[in-house]
Amino acid sequence: MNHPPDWRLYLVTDRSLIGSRNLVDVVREAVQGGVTIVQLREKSCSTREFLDLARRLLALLKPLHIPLLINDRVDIALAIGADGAHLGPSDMPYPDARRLLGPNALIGLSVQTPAQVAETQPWDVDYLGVSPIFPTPTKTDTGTPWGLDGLRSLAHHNRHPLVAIGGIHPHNAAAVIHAGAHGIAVVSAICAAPNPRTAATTLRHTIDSALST
Ligand code: TZP
Ligand code: MG
Repeated sequence: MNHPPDWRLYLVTDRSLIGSRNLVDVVREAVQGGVTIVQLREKSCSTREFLDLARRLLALLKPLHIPLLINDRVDIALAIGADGAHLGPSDMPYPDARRLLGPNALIGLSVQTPAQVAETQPWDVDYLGVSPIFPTPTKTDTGTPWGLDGLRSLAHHNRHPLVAIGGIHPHNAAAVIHAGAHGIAVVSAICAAPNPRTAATTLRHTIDSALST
């Protein structure tokens, strides 16, 4: 990574929400609208298909200096030379992932409880994915939502950049930033939008003005 990571508008992909559109096209439009980092999240495809998609996204994003992170799969990240990985509580433990991916990889961890936040504090993780902030139909097997108050108190007991995820849309994005998030991660607000570029532009403006006030 030659550029420092910019967490402001973090797109998490979901092919089940993009209809007949091509994922690479949706991501391209989202980046044109102002997405600053992308996570490829695939829950049911084969390893071959995951690798192929990841390679195609990397070919799009690398020249634009937009980092590509791989959800769950350290092996896929390593195989294609992605910028890093995003890992949850049942994925590979952080110390093992860091050993495999090396000191320059971006590694983010999902945190769903204060105990998980505490566990991450000695580690040099690149960011925490605070999950979920609000209930969301996109992912229903979550823990109790943090809410804005939970996010605010987490921000006081944590030393890592915070990327908030879950139920975030233009109407509540500013409140999430004001509660202490460094960036906003979205799935449906961009993947399910009729125009991913416009959706990203609106979110990015909201985030940028919230960060400056
Ligand atoms: N992890 C926690 S909530 C979530 C993930 C992947 C889904 C967020 O989706 P949306 O559509 O932005 O609420
Ligand atoms: Mg995971």
